[in-house]
Amino acid sequence: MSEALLEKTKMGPVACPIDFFDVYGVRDDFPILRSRVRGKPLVYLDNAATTQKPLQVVEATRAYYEKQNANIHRGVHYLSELATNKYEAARETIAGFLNAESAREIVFTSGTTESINLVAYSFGRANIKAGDEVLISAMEHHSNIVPWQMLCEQTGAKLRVIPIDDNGDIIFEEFETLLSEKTKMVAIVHVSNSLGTINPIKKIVERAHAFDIPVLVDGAQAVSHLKVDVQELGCDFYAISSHKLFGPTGIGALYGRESLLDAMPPYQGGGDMIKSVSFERTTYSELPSKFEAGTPNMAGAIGMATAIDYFTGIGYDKLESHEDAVLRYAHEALADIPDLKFIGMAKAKTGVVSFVLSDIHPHDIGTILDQNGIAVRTGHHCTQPVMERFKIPATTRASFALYNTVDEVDRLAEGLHGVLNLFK
Ligand code: 7TS
Repeated sequence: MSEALLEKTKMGPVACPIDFFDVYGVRDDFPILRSRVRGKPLVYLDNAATTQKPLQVVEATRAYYEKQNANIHRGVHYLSELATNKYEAARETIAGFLNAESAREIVFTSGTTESINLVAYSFGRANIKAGDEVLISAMEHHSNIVPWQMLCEQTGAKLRVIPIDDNGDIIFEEFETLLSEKTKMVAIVHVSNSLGTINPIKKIVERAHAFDIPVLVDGAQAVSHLKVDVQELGCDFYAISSHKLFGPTGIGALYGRESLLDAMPPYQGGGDMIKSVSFERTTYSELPSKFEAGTPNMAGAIGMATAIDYFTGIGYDKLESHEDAVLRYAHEALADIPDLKFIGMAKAKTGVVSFVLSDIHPHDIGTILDQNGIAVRTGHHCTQPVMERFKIPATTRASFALYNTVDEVDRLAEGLHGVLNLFK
């Protein structure tokens, strides 16, 4: 770590051994980060919405369309076999990434939203009935609220909500109180997109499993910051999106415990998910193609696997120390800004700094920062109940990825001082 960075982060080299992490070398892999926006060098701090893509991913996608494209499965010709092998190898990569027991437990979807809808639709309609309860938390993204609400409306089940405290941590005792024989699913976010809270998933799973309740984890924001091991967490379902993980949009995955996926009915009907079809009767394929009706996003799957190889190739120890240093530095730098209040100060936090600044509307803050080339997100971040909990309409959110630097945090802090001066 450089002396300047050490000084800035106020951390010793032992606590934060990031001197082996070449953030500028990593940035070179992301051409978009060299852009100028409104005449200023881009500072991209909207990574929770979507991450930028390294050249390796762009090139793998291009190579697929240039040299490998054909529809997969059942084709006897060379290209179909090649594309099939690449698609299935991508599944193996994702299984390894999440440490699933087998690639049969990985279903390709269009992303976290579809993964959750798949479980709510297939598992939910087969196993949840009137009088049952689905337990979520007060910090869920809309995509882990609405599918369960729809299920509850259709079945007569009840949605129950684990409250959160003023720091943005779930109130664990309340969670324990809410668990009962009626609970048929716990669906909870691993890392909150609007607060940055890291939830204690392993502990949550242990408590839920004591009642034989399956646990679905929304991992959209977790996998680019934390090493995730579904066997270690013990969860039953884990949902991810490629585009939040330096991969292409329109592709993601659902991990599901094999015994559960096996027992679940298909979610959509069509080609590729069947064993045989007649007008009298259709039988379905084995896992995981039972859940993958129609021609899938082959290029996306290959791009996603390339992104995962790229990202894991850097090493989690380096990544986590670097990101932790940048996040801590951001908290320190922004704490010096008068009238700035953080929203979300959980004990364990990653990726996100959300705040309100005086009585200035976040949209105004975002617009002024944009004039300085700084991309942040403002609004409710698809977590309206979080805004309600903190009695605010919106926050300004800076969200970080492996390529962000403390210099960029300085630019953000400078920009915010500029906003304050304008409104004084
Ligand atoms: N869950 C969480 C925790 C998220 O942050 C998001 C997207 C989703 C689910 C949905 O992911 P998708 O890939 O299926 O769309 N979050 C955000 C965000 O914070 N700003 O834009 C999208």
